[in-house]
Amino acid sequence: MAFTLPDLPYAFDALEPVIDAQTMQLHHDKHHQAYVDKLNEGVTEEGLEGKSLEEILAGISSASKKVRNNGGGHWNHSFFWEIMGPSGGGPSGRLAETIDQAFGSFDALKTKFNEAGVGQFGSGWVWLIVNPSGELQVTATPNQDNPLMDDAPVKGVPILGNDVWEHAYYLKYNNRRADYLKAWWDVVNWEKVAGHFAKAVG
Ligand code: MN3
Repeated sequence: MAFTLPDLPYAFDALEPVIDAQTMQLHHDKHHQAYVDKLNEGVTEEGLEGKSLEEILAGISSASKKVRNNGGGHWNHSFFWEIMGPSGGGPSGRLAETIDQAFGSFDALKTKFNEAGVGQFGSGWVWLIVNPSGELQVTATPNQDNPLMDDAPVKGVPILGNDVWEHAYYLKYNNRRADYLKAWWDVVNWEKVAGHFAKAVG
């Protein structure tokens, strides 16, 4: 019942030139694997066996830092690999309409999301979520926190998210987080994002 590292749904070099193969390999095989291993240790130490990852995150305020950081790390990265792909493109249909209603335009969403990513001090994530009122909202979280955690200041269901830890971009972009955030939109898998959106709004 231990948590396991999911396979990447594409090759390490599939997101080139936006994300280089070496970054993908280290990020998936080393960083994500470490979160999985440490999460499994924490789950055993704290008697959380049998709970789903979502259940653990929904009660994270009463778990240790170890389970918080590594449980968040496992969930965030599993989600992140899935919502990327070599296809590119943009949102369509109901999701595109809802983005226009919420932000004015897709470009305006990108600007807001990128600003939140640049503005996240230190390590963290930037998200597009469906909030409890059923509206799209951009939010950022520190470390490996996410909006599914019961003590998140802004809660909701992520439909899109980007990793702004330096390990996600430093080899290619060095300290230029803003450039990484701008380029990253070319590797979003909008079919997956639309699927998360449809599920979140019901
Ligand atoms: Mn990462």
